[in-house]
Amino acid sequence: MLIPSRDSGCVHPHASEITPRGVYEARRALLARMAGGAAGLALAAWAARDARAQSGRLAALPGARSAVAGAATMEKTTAYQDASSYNNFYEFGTDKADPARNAHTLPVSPWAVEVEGLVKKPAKFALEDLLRLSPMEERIYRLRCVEGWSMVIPWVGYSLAALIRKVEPLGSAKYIEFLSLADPKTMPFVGSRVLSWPYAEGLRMDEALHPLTLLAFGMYGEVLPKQNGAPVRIVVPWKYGFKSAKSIVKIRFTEQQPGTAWNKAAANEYGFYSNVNPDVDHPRWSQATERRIGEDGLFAKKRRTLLFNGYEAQVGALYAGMDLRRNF
Ligand SMILES: Nc1nc2c(c(=O)[nH]1)N[C@H]1C(S)=C(S)[C@@H](COP(=O)(O)O)O[C@H]1N2
Ligand SMILES: [Mo]
Repeated sequence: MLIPSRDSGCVHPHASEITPRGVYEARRALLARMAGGAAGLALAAWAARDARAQSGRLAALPGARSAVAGAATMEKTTAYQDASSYNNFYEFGTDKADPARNAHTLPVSPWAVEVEGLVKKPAKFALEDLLRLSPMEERIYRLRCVEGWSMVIPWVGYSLAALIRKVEPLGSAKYIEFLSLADPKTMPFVGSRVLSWPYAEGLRMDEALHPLTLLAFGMYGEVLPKQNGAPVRIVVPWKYGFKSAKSIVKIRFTEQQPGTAWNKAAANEYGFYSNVNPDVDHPRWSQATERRIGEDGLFAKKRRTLLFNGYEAQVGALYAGMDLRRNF
């Protein structure tokens, strides 16, 4: 069969005519599998992870454009090089350059996330099953660190709500706790006294169910680099960066508000909510402005920090009537 090409008027042979039959069948099967959704693609990507890592690029993990309100921004995204080399991941050291230098020892395969506590269907999800649970989406979010810097990152994942619904929380479940891996053999600073381990974070149930709350497996169309929290992390764009726990292995549904690593370390500096708020200063510095990573030249202006990191239209209602100064 010959297919006329509309723009040039010339004819191209169809693939089935120039490719030996076996190769063609294999390619068709592959395309059919890919059409089966991002899950098939994600799995293949995961399998290829380490092979590709050696070539300097990580395995591809594309996401479809998200329809979630607030999941896109016109702002310039941060360079991949910056986003993957200026990190906080205290399990690998407290300097911003430490995670990129040290996180290569993080064992990401096999990986599982255990979901327990006040749910009808507690389960241990192998990473492969988590990748398949819901279609991958790309979400371009600002991430604002409590220290005063920010980035704009195209994450790949899906709403945490998809996983929450799957395990059917009981009516008594009011909060969700997230626990990161704490393996002193592969994470050199686990055991140091800066924080209590495992790194722990938490959200109120309505915050965790909000469509913007992301279970992330990738960024920039590739699987997460280890220093950014591979193989799976949380991203909560309207809260200070430390709420977005990396490399999580456990999700627990509770009735009581869970303790969090930073709150335990310094309760007067880091509250449970930690919503980005330019009007509530950290006790030791202002939160009114921020420095966008990649824009830090001598004459680069600081940016004004926005309430809820600019996501007020989407999440403001969650906090209606709450005193955000007391609930910082
Ligand atoms: N397990 C774990 N998760 C963590 C941290 C950490 O030290 N350990 N640091 C937090 C902080 S303070 C920030 S700002 C973000 C940084 O995410 P990024 O490196 O992907 O930008 O991760 C958060 N998640
Ligand atoms: Mo942070």
